[in-house]
Amino acid sequence: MQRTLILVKPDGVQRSLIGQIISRFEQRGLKLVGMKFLQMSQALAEQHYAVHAARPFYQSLVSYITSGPVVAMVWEGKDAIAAARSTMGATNPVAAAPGTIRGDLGMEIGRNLVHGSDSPENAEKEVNLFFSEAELVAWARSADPWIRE
Ligand code: IDP
Ligand code: MG
Repeated sequence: MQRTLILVKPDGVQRSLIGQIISRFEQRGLKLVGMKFLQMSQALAEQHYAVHAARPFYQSLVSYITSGPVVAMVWEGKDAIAAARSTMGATNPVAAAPGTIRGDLGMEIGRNLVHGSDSPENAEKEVNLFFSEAELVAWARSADPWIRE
């Protein structure tokens, strides 16, 4: 079973798309195990996006992600990382397939609505940045036998 960190970025919150975005992961069959609403500090943003520190868009990325509140979530499932990323769509919303979050709701790479972890190693780091183990809930979902073979 994998876990992935998903963020509804500040544009998703400001545009009142929180519910729609959560619904897509929920309906896909991923299981929610942690959720909080927060405004990221500069320090948290710098840690979260440390891998992009040398990229030309880094400063604007950090100011975007700290510009307003985000919804941070941990979703669990078999292949949760890949499943979440396919539900999100390509990084640039213009290239993202219709039916994906970014392809349906976004227009620009710098306003692409959601973050999702890209590997098991990064998922573990990112989940631990936002959540303590005690904040993650182990629960049995009654629909599981209808979602997983
Ligand atoms: P991902 O969010 O699809 O994993 P990454 O390559 O990890 O994409 O980039 C992290 C975030 O940085 C993107 O979601 C996007 O908000 C921003 N970003 C990536 N490339 C660019 C760019 O070329 N210009 C502006 N922002 C970018
Ligand atoms: Mg990424």
